[in-house]
Amino acid sequence: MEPTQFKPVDCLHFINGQFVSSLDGKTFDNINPSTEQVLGTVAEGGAAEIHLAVKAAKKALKGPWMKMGANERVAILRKVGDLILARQDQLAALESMDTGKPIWLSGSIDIPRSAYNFHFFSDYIRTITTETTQMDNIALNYAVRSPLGVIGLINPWNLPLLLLTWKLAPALAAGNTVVMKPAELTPMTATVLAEICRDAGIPDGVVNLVHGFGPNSAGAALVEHPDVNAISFTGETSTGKVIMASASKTLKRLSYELGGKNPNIIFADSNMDEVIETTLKSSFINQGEVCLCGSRIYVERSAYQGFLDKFVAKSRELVVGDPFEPTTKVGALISEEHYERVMGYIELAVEEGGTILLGGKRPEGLDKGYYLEPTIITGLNRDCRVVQEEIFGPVVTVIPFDSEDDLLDQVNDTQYGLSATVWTNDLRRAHRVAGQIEAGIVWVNTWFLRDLRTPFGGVKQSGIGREGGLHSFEFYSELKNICIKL
Ligand code: NAD
Ligand code: 6OD
Repeated sequence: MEPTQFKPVDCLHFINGQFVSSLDGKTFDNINPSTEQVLGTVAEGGAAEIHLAVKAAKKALKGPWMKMGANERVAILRKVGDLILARQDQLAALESMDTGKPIWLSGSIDIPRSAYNFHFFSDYIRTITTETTQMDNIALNYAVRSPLGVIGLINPWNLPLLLLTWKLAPALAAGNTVVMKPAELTPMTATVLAEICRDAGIPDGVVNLVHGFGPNSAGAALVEHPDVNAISFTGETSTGKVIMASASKTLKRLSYELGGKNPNIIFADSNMDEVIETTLKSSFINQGEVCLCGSRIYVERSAYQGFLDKFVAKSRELVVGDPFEPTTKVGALISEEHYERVMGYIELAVEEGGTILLGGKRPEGLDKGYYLEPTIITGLNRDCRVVQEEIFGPVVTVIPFDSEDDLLDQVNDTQYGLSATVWTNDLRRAHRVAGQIEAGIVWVNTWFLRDLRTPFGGVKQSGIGREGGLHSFEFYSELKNICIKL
């Protein structure tokens, strides 16, 4: 069931202030993962469209966006946020059609947060200062900040508008021009965002959008383009490696938010009701397709069985199904290919000696759409691929631990290092364990609680650099030091 008042949109590129088809007219179908039906068509861009978009963005670096005073830029960016809110219901519907995520989730988190990304970064412009350094009576140094230039924004499909605006808002606030390449599986809200940017008064050429695929296509062409100064990329670790190799040819600045296999650590002294309530979310919200999901659950042995009994019982109650039904808690996975990949990991778990305590299969009565029951696996150890590799679906492993040393040894034994959650009421232990986990973000007694000023990003193969507040501005701008001899 789709809300009839909002129709899917066909997706064109947005280049130099105009919606345009591909030069050769090529398109591909946009599939609704919850029905397997075609939502519409998407213009399929490649090197030619990327070239036009980059040319427009480069020209716009000399245009009104650069000359505009801060007050005017703040007002326009605020207006983008306002217009996202004004079209919140439509955007939420499009996001749920594209991704298969429940409409309450798009409506209550993805879209409001997308508006807030613009409101937050427009306010942030006024807080930016630079340093001055005096060298005795010999010289005065001061730093000036300028935009980097043309930025390529490459995004994944799991939180399409939230993550695109998380990059676009600071890139624009810092005065850059951009070319956005959204995920090929979720093109609709990016298309509406381009319209919103135009309606808010962002000058032609400042925001450009090219749809298309990654390898040997639009994504690769954006990374290779010599006039693109930086790439801000969120996606798989393996894609990040390919992009880095290609970006090295033009020595681009890179911001990387990559994959995760995040531990959710539960000590026996924690408040189990709170643990269960939040763990249901950190395991299965957005079908487990959130980079921060706590897919490796570690429970202190004395609390292990009690936790499992409650967790399995509560997970069984989660309604899987139509994203547009208000009672649905878990929607459809993003695509057939991804569904097969996740199912492959469930088969692998059995081969590796695991026990599927819950789920592992398509829910009865849902024959169309990429639906999978919340899946809980036990009996695996740290060396298993299912414990080591990112699955990106509603699938968690639960493993008992005996001591802090044993725990930390297991938790840090991974190539990833995005986030972690620690549940305990022991203050000293919370600090001690949080300090030793190899991750960019550690939550204590909560999950995915965000203040946009704080550094966001991963260590090891989960990312390079930080986003958020000043960290985003650091990435999207260049500092020049001016030294005056006194
Ligand atoms: P993906 O890497 O397959 O694709 C991401 C984007 O990169 C898409 O737009 C794609 O077209 C493009 N792309 C692919 N190959 C490319 C190439 N060779 N050159 C240029 N562009 C290319 O990732 P996905 O499957 O869309 O997203 C899921 C992944 O994203 C998961 O690993 C998840 O953990 C990660 N993710 C990380 C964060 C974070 O903040 N760390 C947030 C969300 C998602
Ligand atoms: O909250 C954020 O700013 C953010 N970048 C979340 C990423 C979630 C990953 O799927």
